Amino acid sequence: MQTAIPCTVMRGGTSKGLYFLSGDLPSDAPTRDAVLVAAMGSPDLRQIDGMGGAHPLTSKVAVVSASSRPDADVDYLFLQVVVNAPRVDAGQNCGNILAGVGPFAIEKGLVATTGDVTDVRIHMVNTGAIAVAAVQTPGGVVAYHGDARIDGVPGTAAPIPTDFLDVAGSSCGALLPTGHARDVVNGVEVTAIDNGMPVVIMRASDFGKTGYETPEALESDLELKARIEAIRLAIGPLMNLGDVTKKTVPKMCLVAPPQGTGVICTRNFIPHRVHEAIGVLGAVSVATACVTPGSVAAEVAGVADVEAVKTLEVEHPTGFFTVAMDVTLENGAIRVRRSALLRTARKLMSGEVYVAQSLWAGK
Ligand code: NQM
Repeated sequence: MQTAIPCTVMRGGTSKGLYFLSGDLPSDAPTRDAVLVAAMGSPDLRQIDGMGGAHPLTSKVAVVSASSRPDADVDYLFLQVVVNAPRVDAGQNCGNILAGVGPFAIEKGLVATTGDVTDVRIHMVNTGAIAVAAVQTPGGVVAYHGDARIDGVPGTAAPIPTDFLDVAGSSCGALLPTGHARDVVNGVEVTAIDNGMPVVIMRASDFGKTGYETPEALESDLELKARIEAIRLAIGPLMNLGDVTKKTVPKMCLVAPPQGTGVICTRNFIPHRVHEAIGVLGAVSVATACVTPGSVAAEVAGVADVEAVKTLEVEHPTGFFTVAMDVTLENGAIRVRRSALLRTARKLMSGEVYVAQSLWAGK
């Protein structure tokens, strides 16, 4: 016997995941996680017995409900279902899956439309920060088709410009959680930063790499992966993340001078696979590092007047990511007033996902 659970499959930015109303899932976290592991088909590298796409970017879940906070419309809990282990990680946020939350919330009746564009204020439960997503709603209906193009997704779709209000230090407690713009770990200069996503930035050249390698080439270099993982495990506790052995943060980002019109080129370990593009909040954190005096990224990017910056293009393996920034320098330290970017999302399927009744008998 199987339990049927209402579920929507959406592409959110350059990721794909299962979107649930919180009330449709078990209320206790261990049962919920067991259900999600089964729904995705983990642990299995192919996730053949579930909905997962056999990659961290397609093994993601959004749990959405009316907001518990007066300053938000909805609560969004992001859950990463690990592909090759029976584990669900709530320790990170996801700005790509976030892109589908506004449309989902409107379609599920959690948010009323307010005209051609409806602003959805989203409380990102994992970090406690707020994002505001502007969803196209002509005639009171979510529009998915449009002219917006984002690198890493074929074709075009309706734009969902998204503003992040207060994401600095939202996971680590401070924008520069180690207290420095630059640290040395295992002999490598790094910048640890959290402007919405904990990221450790390192020069690709310090690992004998150009920084322009394909994700596959980097993933198959086991010596490189071991060096990067050793740095990650060492710096995790210094970033106030505790023991990160089983966590999906911090992300580890190799940087190099831009190849095109961007300010910096990136290859992002998330943390064991290499991203085909770069995560949303990951890109926001890298862009912020580019305007942070003394950071490894600032040295590579060479931005002359950081307070004059309006947008920064972060290059990645499949194009670039434009981040809008508004920062000021206060006694030489950076203060982020606003970060924003453009995403798109598309509803792909709406129906029920099935798990064994022995896991959960349903509501
Ligand atoms: O950084 C992948 C993604 C992400 C996360 C990851 C993300 C973000 O592309 O906000 O979007 O870094 O695990 O979905």
